[in-house]
Amino acid sequence: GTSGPCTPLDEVRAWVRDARRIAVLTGAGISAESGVPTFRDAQTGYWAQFNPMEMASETGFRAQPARVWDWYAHRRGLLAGVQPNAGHRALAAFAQHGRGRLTLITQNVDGLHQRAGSPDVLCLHGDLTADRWLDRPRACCDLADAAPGHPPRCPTCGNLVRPGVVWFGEALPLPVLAAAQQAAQSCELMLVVGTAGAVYPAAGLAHQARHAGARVVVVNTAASELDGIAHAVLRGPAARLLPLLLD
Ligand code: BJW
Repeated sequence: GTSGPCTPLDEVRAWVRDARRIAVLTGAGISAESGVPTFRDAQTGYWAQFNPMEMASETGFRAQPARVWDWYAHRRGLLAGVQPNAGHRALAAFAQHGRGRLTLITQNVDGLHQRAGSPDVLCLHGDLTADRWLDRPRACCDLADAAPGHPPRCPTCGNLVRPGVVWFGEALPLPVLAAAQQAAQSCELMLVVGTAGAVYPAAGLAHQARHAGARVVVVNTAASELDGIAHAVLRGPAARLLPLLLD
C-alpha cells in the first residue's frame, strides 16, 4: 500500500480493530478536559491542596465531618456544571457499535461515562452523588428523613450521612471488583486511560490483564506508574486520542 511508517497510534488502532475483548480502565484524567480536577496532577490535583487521609478516609470524616462533607458538597455542585467530553463519548459510541466487545471499568465517581451513554459501567470507587449511612443503619435511619446539616443526620439516633464513595482503607464493592477482574483476565487488549496507576486494587487490574496475556496500552498526558507494563504508551489528552483510537 501507500501508507507510511506504522506509528504507535496506527498500531494500537489495529489492536483495537482485531481484539475480541477489550477492557478499558479509566481514571480522573479522562474527565480533566470536562473541567473536573484530578487528584495527583501537580498544580491542579486535589491532593496538592488536601491531605488524602483527612478528606478520603473514614477516620478523616469522623474527625472533621463538616469539613469533609462540605468538600464533597462542593464537588457535587461542580458536577452539575460540567459535561462529558469527546473521550467519554468515544467510549460510549464504541460500546454501541462494537457490541459486547468492550467492558468499561472506571475509578471515577463523577458519572460522566454514564451521562455520555456508556452502559454497564463498572464503578470501582462508588458514586459521588450517592448518600449512605456512616454507621450501620438502625430501624430509625431513613435517608429520605435525614435532618439537613453538614452532614445531614438521622434525627432519632444521630447517625451521619456520608458520600457513597470508596475511601482509603475501605473495600471496593465486591461484585463490581469481581466483574472487573473477570474482564481484565479475559481481555485481549486493555486500555488504561487517564490514571496515575497509584491506587490499588484498581491499578492491579492492568497487571492482571498483562499477566493473562493481554496487550496493555496506556493513554495519558504524562508518565504513569503503569507505563512500565504497557506494550504501547500514547502520550496526549484522552479527549483527543480516544476518538482517534475508537472511531
Ligand atoms: C490525563 C489528562 C488528560 C490528566 N488525558 N490523561 C497495594 C499496594 C499499596 C497500597 C495498597 C495496596 N492495596 C491497597 C492499598 C491501600 C490503598 C492504596 O492503593 N494506597 C496507595 C495510594 C498507596 N487502597 C485502598 O485503600 C483501597 N481499598 C482497599 O485496598 O481495601 C482493602 C480492604 C479489603 C477488605 C476490607 C477492607 C479493606 C481503596 C482505594 C480508594 C481510593 N479512593 C479515591 C477517592 C474516592 C472518593 C473521592 O473521589 O473522593 O479514589 S482516592 C482517588 O485516587 C480516587 C481515584 O479514583 C483514585 C485514582 O486516581 P486516578 O484516577 O488515577 O487519578 P490521579 O489524579 O491520580 O491521576 C490522573 C492521571 O490522569 C495522571 O496520570 C495524569 O497525568 C492524567 N491526566 N489529564 C489523559 N487530559
